[in-house]
This record gives sequence, structure tokens and C-alpha cells, in this order.
Amino acid sequence: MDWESFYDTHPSPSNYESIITAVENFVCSHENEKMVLITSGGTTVPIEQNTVRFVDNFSLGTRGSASAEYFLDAGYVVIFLYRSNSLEPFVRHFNNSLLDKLEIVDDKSIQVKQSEFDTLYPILKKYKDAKNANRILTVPFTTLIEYMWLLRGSCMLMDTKYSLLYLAAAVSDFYIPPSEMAEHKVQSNDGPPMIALRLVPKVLYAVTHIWAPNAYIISFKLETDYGILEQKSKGALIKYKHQLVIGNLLHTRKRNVKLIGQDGVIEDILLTDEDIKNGIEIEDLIVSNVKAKHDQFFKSQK
Ligand code: PAZ
Repeated sequence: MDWESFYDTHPSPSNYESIITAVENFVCSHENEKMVLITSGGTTVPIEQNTVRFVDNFSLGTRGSASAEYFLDAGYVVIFLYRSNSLEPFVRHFNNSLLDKLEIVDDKSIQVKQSEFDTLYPILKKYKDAKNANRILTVPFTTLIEYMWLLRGSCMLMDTKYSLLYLAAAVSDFYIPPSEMAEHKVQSNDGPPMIALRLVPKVLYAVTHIWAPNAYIISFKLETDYGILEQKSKGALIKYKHQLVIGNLLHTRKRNVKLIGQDGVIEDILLTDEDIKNGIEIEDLIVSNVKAKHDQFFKSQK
């Protein structure tokens, strides 16, 4: 199925109009400012219409949520299109540990432990500054179909040279069309289910040629076999003609990425054990590299 038929045959989510209106208002209130759309986390593929079970993937949303913070630091306005319940900017630092940082005072109030102040303050300050200045909009998705609609709607609102599309979500390549799904919970006493997965159409062509041809577009490529990473990344650049592919391997993605541009140059970003011990995050280096490339692109456009 091609991408046009996909949108013709899969209706938009029920809250689509209100979400896209919020994105549109956000975009309009930041005209002529550098803006990044970050996609983050994995899409789910339900196997029942009344969904009890779904196919998911490994992505935690670390790449996207950490990058969002560095893009804000770099002066970008951020639209964060993320898998519901995956990591979010700022909050990611405290997942599961927030309660340990608080204490009850005289059974009357709650305060941050003094020993936690230095950790919490800079993060909370950046979060409040970004929120109060309306510099970040978070847009959740869960299923593949929700993601596909929200990606299209957001990209179409960001078709300018000010926009950077940073497509880091782990999007399923396979799905079950709702028309072919069981309506109710699949029953084990009916025997092992025979589930036919269909291919999800590649929408990167539409992103780069139709929805946002004026934006600076970065796709991510994840592989598990080092031997095919470069070739697949270069293949994507040839096919979709966008500006940059960031390639990474499942088990080393937090310490090594490869940036591959249309000129064929491959830049390696590699963290040492020492960097990791010192709390350096690879997203910090990725974002400063990408910002420099977007600046150059921006200057070259009329
Ligand atoms: O979300 P995370 O930090 O656990 O992983 C990041 C990533 C590997 C999903 C991302 O860097 C990436 O490669 N996204 C594209 C995946 C793909 O090839 O579809």
C-alpha cells in the first residue's frame, strides 16, 4: 500500500483536529524562530480493535527527550511528538526517583531535601523557563496510526527553512490494518492466532518532497548488524534526498552514532568511558553538530 492509500483508508484519531489546532497555534506564535519537531519513542501495533495486546519495540525515548533539552538550550522552539509514557524532557531525570528527593515537614508541608537542591534546581529552572515562555509543546501518540497522522499534520505546518525535523522515533515497519483485526480479545482456546502483518508505507518521501520540502530533515536509522548500517543510511539519503541520516546500532546507541550527509562524508560521534563517567550525553554532541549544519543550510536558503 502506498502512503496516500494508507491515509485514505485509515481514519484520523478522534482527537486529531484539536491536537493539530494546538500545533498550528504553537507554530504561528513562533513565526521566524528556529523550530524543531522531535519524534521520540516507539509506536505500538494493536492486534485487537478493543486492544488488550499490541506489538511494541525497545525504544525508551532517551534520544528524543535528551535532544529536546539540548535543542532548547541551543535556542530552538521544540515540538515533542512522543510515545505516551516514554521518557519526556526534564522529567526523564527523575523517573522513579522523585519521591526519594522530597521530605515531609512537620506533617504540614512537603519540600525538596536540601541535599537534592543542586541536582533539582537547574533542571526545574530550565523546565519552568521553557514552559512559561511557551517554548515547548508536547504531543503524545501511542499507536502507529496516531503517529502517522500526527507526523503528517505537524510536518505540513513546518514547511519552512526555520524548521528542523529530527525523526528519532522507532516506527514500526509492520502493522495490522484495523479492518483485519479481531474485534475482541483474541482467545487462546481458539488455538494459536494466525496474524498477517502488512508493510507500513514509507512516508519519508512524502515528508521530504510534499509535506515539508523546505525544512532541514534528519532521519535516524537503527540496525543491529554493523555491516549494513552505512549502506542502509546512504540508501535512505539517495532515495529520499533529505539532508542527514543519523545511524546507530541497538547496543551502542548511547555512545556512538554516525552522521551521514548528502556529500557522502561520515562523521562519527563517539563517547569514551570517561565521557560517560562525567555525565556527558551523546545527544549534547549530536545537537550541537546538527545545529551547525542547520545554520549553514539556513544561510544558504533564500
Ligand atoms: O529511544 P531510544 O533512545 O531508546 O533509542 C533511540 C533510537 C535508536 C530509537 C533512535 O536513535 C533511532 O535510531 N530511531 C530510528 C529507528 C529506526 O530505524 O526506525
